[in-house]
Amino acid sequence: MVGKYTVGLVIPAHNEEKGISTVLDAVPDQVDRVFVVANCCTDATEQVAEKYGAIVIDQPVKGYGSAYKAGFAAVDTDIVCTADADGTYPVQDLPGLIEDLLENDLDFISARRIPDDHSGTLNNIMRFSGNLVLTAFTMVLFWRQIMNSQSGMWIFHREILDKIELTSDGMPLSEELKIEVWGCRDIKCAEKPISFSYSSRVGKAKLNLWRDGFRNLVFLFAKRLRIPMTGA
Ligand SMILES: Nc1nc2c(ncn2[C@@H]2O[C@H](COP(=O)(O)OP(=O)(O)O)[C@@H](O)[C@H]2O)c(=O)[nH]1
Ligand SMILES: [Mg+2]
Repeated sequence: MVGKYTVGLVIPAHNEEKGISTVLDAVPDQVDRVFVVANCCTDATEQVAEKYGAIVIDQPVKGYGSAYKAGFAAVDTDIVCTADADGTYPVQDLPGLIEDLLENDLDFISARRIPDDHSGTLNNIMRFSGNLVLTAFTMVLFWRQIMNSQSGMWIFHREILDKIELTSDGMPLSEELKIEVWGCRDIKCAEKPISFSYSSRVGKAKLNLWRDGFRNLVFLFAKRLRIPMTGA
């Protein structure tokens, strides 16, 4: 609880038995309920989440977007927070971000992942560049002033979900959500930097940089032209 508001944390997880405990160990006391959306897991993700007392949601349709849609349908708290199941987002920062949401009368915060750890490995440099390209296209095609369209850590009032439409079953859901909320007059949005440096992932990445980068880009054009597309 923060003030009079209940707080829920939704985490999509596909084979994250190692990462999920890193995240669940760090969940702050202000979070009342944790919802882990496990789909098509062939490892012990669900058992680990249950051991921590999380509510496990089984989503048979694979994909980051379909996991979030199931999580958003199930979450029943006033404030909703999200994070990956791989330990890359600082869930310890959630109380500060929720305070910020309430104090500034905001409806939606996207935690900005930049400055990212784009030093060092080629993978990180490519990730950083991919982010920039997708964010630039989001700005040009939709005229949204977003600095990091790919961030997966959000803090918002649950009621905004009734005002937007999410269609993607795959990774593009992240940019789609931002296009929707930034495009809605009734939703007051902001991006806030996260204080810790973006830590490296626990477990195997589900995102394939070239494949998902390209799909995310195609999704932006399809959404601009309002072509239905749900592929994971
Ligand atoms: N439930 C579910 N989660 C997924 C799926 N694909 C990815 N995820 C989760 O979504 C989050 C983001 O995936 P990740 O590989 O970390 O992508 P990145 O952070 O953009 O590199 C992780 O918590 C994954 O476990 C999926 O098909 N289903
Ligand atoms: Mg991740």
